[in-house]
Amino acid sequence: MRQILVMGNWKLNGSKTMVAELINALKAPADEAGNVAVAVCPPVLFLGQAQELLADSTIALGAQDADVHTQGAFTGENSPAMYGEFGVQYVLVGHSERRTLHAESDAVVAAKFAAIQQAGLVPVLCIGETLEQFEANETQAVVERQLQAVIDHSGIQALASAVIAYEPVWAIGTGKTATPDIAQSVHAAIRGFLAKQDADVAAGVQILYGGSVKGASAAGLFAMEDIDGALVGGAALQADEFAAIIKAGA
Ligand code: G2H
Repeated sequence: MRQILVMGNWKLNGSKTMVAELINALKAPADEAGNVAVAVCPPVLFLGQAQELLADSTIALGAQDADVHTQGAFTGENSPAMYGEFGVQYVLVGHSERRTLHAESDAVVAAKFAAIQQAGLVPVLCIGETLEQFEANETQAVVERQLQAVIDHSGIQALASAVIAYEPVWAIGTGKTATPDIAQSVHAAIRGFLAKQDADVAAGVQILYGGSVKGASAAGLFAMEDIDGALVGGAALQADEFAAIIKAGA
């Protein structure tokens, strides 16, 4: 039985005040959620503050990206090993905003995925198709290509210690959530693709859905057999909305 995981991706949002208010407001809903795992991914600058605030909480900490290097002359970057010092457990990798706005290729994403695992952290591999690709019926080919790049680099077993987040780009921040049936069909196809390479890995890996998830849409998504939680952007910035998503998974 796979555990439901609800993860908030705060993107480039927040302030010291907001971090304190949001985290303090989420502690009780997370504790009451019982079987639901909860994580938040604030901007890097707030990881230290978040770690202190979460010391007495079940909420896990995540980061939104990582460099492939551990240290060195790489101005502006942050390494997975550094995240480890701040109690970070999860690191998003290959989010569509990184792939698009920072031109991250499948190869770069695969290298980052490996670096995150080498530091002992759990990569959350984001995959998904654009609207153009969706309309051209290329969804399956796109997500398989994105997954295979990681498998070619790290091996199928690497996915046993990772999380996958399927995020159709056309649903990100647009208010258009894929219907539970559309999302389920892609999640099932992802699991089927992995099963051809390793049945145990396919059965065990958590596959989150992401893209305009709200309190009102979460329960329908979580009811689907192959949807194991959500990666939440906009709604993760509102305590009530994020708490409703957590509750939907309980
Ligand atoms: C997708 C998601 C979080 P939103 O990017 O990763 O954001 O919920 O705002 O669509």
